[in-house]
Amino acid sequence: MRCSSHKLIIGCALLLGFLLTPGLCAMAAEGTDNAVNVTLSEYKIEMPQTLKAGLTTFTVMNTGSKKHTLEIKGNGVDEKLKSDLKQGESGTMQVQLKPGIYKASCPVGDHEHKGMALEIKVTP
Ligand SMILES: [Cu+2]
Repeated sequence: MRCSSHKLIIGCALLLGFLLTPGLCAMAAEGTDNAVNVTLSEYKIEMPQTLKAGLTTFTVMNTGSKKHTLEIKGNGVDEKLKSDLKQGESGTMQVQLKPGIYKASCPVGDHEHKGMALEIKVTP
């Protein structure tokens, strides 16, 4: 009796392991959707400077009083928000990021030279 219940516990543990493993693998796989929040203002871009590779959705918010936008360039990528953001507006864009170095900047006027440029590192 004692022996068979022991086997049952091991059986349950194995079953649980099988059920959990595919879920964990899916989470670790490349190509999963990443979400990054970006805040633009005079004259800075606030966002994480290290990102994970994969399809990434940037949600960009302009908390400043001037017009701003976000451009991601480098490593074969050249993406920009469809339209510039006025004060209080937000927008999204999707970029397929591969490991490497990118530049995030605001191409409005001379904002980049006023400080709206960041080097972004994408890790595998
Ligand atoms: Cu700007």
